[in-house]
Amino acid sequence: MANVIIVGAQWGDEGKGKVVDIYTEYAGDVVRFQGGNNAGHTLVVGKEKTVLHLIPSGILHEGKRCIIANGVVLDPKVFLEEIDRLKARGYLKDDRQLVVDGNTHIIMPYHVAIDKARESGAGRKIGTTGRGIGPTYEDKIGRRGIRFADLVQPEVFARKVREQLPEKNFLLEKFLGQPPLSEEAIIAEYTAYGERLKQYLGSASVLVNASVRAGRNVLFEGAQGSLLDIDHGTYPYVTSSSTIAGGACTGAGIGPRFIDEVIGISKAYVTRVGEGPFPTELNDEMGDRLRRIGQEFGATTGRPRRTGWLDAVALREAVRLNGMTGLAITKMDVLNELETIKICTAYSCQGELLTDYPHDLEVLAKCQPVYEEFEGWQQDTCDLSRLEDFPPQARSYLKKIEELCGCPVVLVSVGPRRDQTIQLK
Ligand code: 2SA
Ligand code: GDP
Ligand code: MG
Repeated sequence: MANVIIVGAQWGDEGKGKVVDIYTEYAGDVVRFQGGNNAGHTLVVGKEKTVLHLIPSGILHEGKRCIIANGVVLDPKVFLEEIDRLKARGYLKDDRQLVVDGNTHIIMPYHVAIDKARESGAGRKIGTTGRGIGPTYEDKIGRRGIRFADLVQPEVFARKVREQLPEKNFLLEKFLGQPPLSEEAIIAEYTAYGERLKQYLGSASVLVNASVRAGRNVLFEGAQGSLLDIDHGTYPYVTSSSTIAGGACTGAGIGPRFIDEVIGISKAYVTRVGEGPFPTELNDEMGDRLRRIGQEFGATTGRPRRTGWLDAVALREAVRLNGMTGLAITKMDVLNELETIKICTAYSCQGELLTDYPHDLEVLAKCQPVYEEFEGWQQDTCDLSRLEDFPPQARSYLKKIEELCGCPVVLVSVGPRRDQTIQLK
């Protein structure tokens, strides 16, 4: 194991938190490089469940440095709550374990208000998490953002809030029918957050590159999933950041030549939360069954996740976009009791067979999945620790995924706990 990027290979919630927690053993630093507290990464250690939204999933390992890099958007209030919760449970004993890059953009209350108002208005809904992610990235790209280095300098911060707020309040009041926000209340509240958070200020790029030079392995933890990527996903039904492996380089300030492996995480089936196309979605009893067995509810919002059969067309897309060197297949156990299992191998679109994922949503809407059917294994796999002990049907299913995607399976997960993991490489 060297420097590894871990990304979601689907529409998020593939089990990245669990896999990052496991791979942290081999790493010195764990880095979040995009997204914000829209993410919900679940880790289960023994009987204890931890859901992390902002802090990298390496934090449960003492002595591992966790870096929130420049590509992330950070809500300081949520961040402080997460720190307090971890400390109350005996983690994060040494504050030097946690670093936030000065260029990380701050999610301000007006970003959250704008996000929520747009989602509840009459216009098109994306099904966002309502955490202010999109509006914060808009300001970043529009060169109007407030960054972590600003937050920890009270005068700079107050000046930037005073510059920004009139335009935001105009938008909130005149277009979105929302009450305006108070400049002085924001400055007072956020200056206090800045005071508590300034101890975490550091440079992700400097630290990560120093670690790489020193041979201290770095693990990059993606959030959301490849098909939610702002450039390559099912636009506009995407999140506002670069969720694919390339995003780790810009999002943490490291050159691509230092990346050794890219591991994509995929469930043995598919889920999606929020609006947008989902060709293999099951709006029937089988879909309900997958949701119930897989406990498919949002780790941040609690929303029920949409469910469907594994889509090899979409997965091939993710393998290519990320230059994946390995696939981790999670939630194999969720399929344990099924009589038959299907994989979508291609799409049929107005008499044509498509094997590549179409980017035009109009075309995608006309696609019907072409399925290959497999006999289920109908056997418990939750306690298996060697692939050789898997039922032959389960092994064939994994083999088929490798064949269809042209990428080796390097890890199989059969339950939420650390010990329910089979590492193949
Ligand atoms: P946003 O809030 O602007 O990023 O929403 C835009 C789209 O991105 C999707 N998105 C997610 N999809 C899956 N999981 C996410 N995290 C939570 C979880 C979701 C939850 O771990 O379960 O709790 O609802 C996540 N975050 C963003 C979102 O659904 C929109 O489709
Ligand atoms: P992430 O956002 O990719 O980290 O994934 P989430 O935490 O949002 O959702 C994954 C859910 O599946 C969590 O509740 C995990 O505890 C759980 N999980 C992870 N791997 C497995 C597995 O192999 N089997 C089962 N049954 N649950 C798993
Ligand atoms: Mg999640």
